[in-house]
Amino acid sequence: MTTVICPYCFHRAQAARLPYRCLMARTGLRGGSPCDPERDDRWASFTGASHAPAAYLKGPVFVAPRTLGGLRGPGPRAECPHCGVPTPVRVCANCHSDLPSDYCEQDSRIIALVGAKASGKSTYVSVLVNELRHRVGQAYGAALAAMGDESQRRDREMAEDLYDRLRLPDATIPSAVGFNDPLLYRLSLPRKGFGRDGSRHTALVFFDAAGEDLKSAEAMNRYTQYLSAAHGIVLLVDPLQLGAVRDTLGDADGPMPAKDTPALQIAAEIATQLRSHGHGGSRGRVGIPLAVAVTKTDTVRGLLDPHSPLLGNAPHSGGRFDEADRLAVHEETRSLLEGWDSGALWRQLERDFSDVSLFGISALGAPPPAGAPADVPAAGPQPVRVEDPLLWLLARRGLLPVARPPRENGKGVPAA
Ligand SMILES: Nc1nc2c(ncn2[C@@H]2O[C@H](COP(=O)(O)OP(=O)(O)OP(=O)(O)O)[C@@H](O)[C@H]2O)c(=O)[nH]1
Ligand SMILES: [Mg+2]
Ligand SMILES: [Zn+2]
Ligand SMILES: [Zn+2]
Repeated sequence: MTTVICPYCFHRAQAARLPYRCLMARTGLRGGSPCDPERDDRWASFTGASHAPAAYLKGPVFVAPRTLGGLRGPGPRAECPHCGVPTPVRVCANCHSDLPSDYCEQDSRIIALVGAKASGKSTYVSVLVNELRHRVGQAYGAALAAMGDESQRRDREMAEDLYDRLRLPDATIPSAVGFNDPLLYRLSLPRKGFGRDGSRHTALVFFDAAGEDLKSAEAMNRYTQYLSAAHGIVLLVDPLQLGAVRDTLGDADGPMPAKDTPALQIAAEIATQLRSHGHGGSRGRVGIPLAVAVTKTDTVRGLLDPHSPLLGNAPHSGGRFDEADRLAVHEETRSLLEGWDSGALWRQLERDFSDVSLFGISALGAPPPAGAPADVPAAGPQPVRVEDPLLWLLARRGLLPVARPPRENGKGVPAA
C-alpha cells in the first residue's frame, strides 16, 4: 500500500483513500449539467487570506465509494456523485490541496532543508537538482523529474536563472509575506534484479523556506510540521558566519555577509521543537537523520590541506554510496569545526541528535564575482560534493546501494 504524505500540510494517508475533486467539465451526456464551483473553506482556512476571493471557488471534493470487497481503492479516476463525470484530481483530506496525480503513485520522502538566512539553501537546491539529473544520475542510473505544473515551472525557472542567465537566486520570501510551495520531484532508482524497467520511484519533497522563518514562532510552527514529517533533515551552515573564519579571511575578497542566527542555535531550536512533537528518543536525542553541511567550502579552500577530501567529489564507484568516503568527509569537517568554534556546534549536535553526519559542500565552486555579487561565477556553477547529504539520507533509508568500508578502517567511528 502506498502512503502519501501531503507536501503542503504533511498529513499522512493511504493513496487509495485520497478524496477527489470534480473538474466541473460538461458531460455531454443525457443533457446533464456540470457541477458549479463551491467555496472550499477547508483550503481557504489552510492557505489563509493570501488569494483573491475567486480563487477559493473550486470543484466539489468527494470521497469515492470503495470498490466491491473493500480491498482496493477506486483507482486513478472516480465519477463525481453530483454530475457523474470522472475526475483524476486527488486532494489531501486534511487541507484540500490538489496533489499532482503522479505524486500519489509512490511513497513520499520528505527531505527538510534548514539554514540561517543566506546560508545557501536556494542555490543548493537548484544545483543539487541539476547534479542529480546529470553527473550523479549517471553514476547511479537515476532519473529525476519535477511533478505537477507548479514544480515544473519553478524547476525550469531555477535552471534558466542559474545555468543560462548565470543569476543567483533572490532571497526567498518569508512565509509571513507569501506562501512558499514545496518543490516536488520523482526520483527513480534502479532496483536490483528487476531488469531494465525495474525502477523504484520515490517522491522527494524539498521545502525551501526563507532564513527568517526560523526566527518567528508562528512561521517556525509550520516549519516544525514539516520537520516532524521529514525522513531526513539537511541543515546548511555558512562558514562565513563563524567568527574565527571571518577573522582569518577578512574582507579582502569583498564584504562578509551580515551576521545571522548561529547554526548552533538553529540546531538546538529544531531539536527542542521536534522533542515537543514526540521525536525525543533515547536520552532525549532526536532520531530523524540529520545531515549537517558546511556550505560555500570554496571560500575556505585556502584553509584546507591539499589532500582534503572536501576538495573533490565522492567517487560513486559502481553506482554505490561510499561509506569510507563519507566517514573521511565527516572527520575532516569535524576537525575543521573544532578549529573554528572549538567544537561547540558538534557537541551540541551530538547531544541533540542520535544520527548525525557532517558534510562540506560548495554549490558554486567559487565565490560570486567581486564586482557582480548577484551573479554566478562566469564559468557557471562548478559544484563540489553537493549530492553527499541527500545520498547519505537516501542510503540511510535503504534506497541506495552502499559500499561499506572494511571493518579495520572503522576505527571506533560507528558505521551508519
Ligand atoms: N562562495 C559561495 N557563495 C555562495 C554559494 N552558494 C551561495 N552563495 C552565496 O550565498 C548567497 C545566498 O544564497 P541563497 O541560496 O540565496 O541562500 P538562502 O539560504 O536561500 O537565503 P534566504 O532565502 O534569504 O534564506 C548567494 O547570493 C551567494 O552570494 C557557494 O557555493 N559559494
Ligand atoms: Mg532562499
Ligand atoms: Zn494537506
Ligand atoms: Zn461534479
